[in-house]
Amino acid sequence: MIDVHFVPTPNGNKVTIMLEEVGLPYRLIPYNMLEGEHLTPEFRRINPNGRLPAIVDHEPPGGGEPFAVFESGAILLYLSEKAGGALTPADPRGRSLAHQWLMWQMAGLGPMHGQAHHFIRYAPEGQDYGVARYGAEAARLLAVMDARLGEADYLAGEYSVADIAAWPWVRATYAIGLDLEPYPNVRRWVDAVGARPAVQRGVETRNAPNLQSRRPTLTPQQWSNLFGENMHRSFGVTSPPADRDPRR
Ligand SMILES: N[C@@H](CCC(=O)N[C@@H](CS)C(=O)NCC(=O)O)C(=O)O
Repeated sequence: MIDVHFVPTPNGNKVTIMLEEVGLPYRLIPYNMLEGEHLTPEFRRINPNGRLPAIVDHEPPGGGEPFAVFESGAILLYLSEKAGGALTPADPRGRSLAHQWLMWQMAGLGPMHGQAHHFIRYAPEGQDYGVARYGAEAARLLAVMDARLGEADYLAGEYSVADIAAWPWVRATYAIGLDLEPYPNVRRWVDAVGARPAVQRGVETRNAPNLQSRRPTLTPQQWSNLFGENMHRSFGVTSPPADRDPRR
């Protein structure tokens, strides 16, 4: 059995989609980040970085103690290997392409779209530089993806972990006001991936409540748990940059 420490966000949905695709049994352990449920020492022992998702495999390959994995991209690779190489191309070039596009998602599409969500939807009004910078990066990354999907059906040629990593982020672009209209190849791909029964099961009834609102309202306590003082203090950081003007 695999425990999935879970929030219904794009990063969380990567893991549930993958588990549905490969058919490994799992149990969801939901967290309410607004209430700061991820800020505990117990969870830090599972994910030293304190973010979600993370998994604990109670029957790891090779046996032994339960094994924890954090970082959604590393989780996808772990599950692929556990499922006998599922959703990673068998040939070396295809495998490298899957790794390249997975790393691109983890280092580019995810963080840049994440910052676009932060500045456009959560940050106080008037953060024009952040909105412009990350909004433009989010659009640029979609253009990169559109060019790739103009030459191949899927990011690595065949459907793979790279598509599973990218798809939940691309389907959330409406929340940052990005229209997919200028990206016909991405639109074709979003529909093709979204039509897969395992993908539909992976996101079923698990749409993030915070994705349903273009501009969620947070109480000061919720802000502190998610972005501010409570969150930083749980790491022993006493001067949280998000809580003060860094120029003063
Ligand atoms: N690179 C990490 C990102 C994880 C991440 O930032 N998760 C968000 C939810 S999707 C989170 O835990 N946010 C809480 C926080 O930032 O304190 C991954 O892909 O797993």
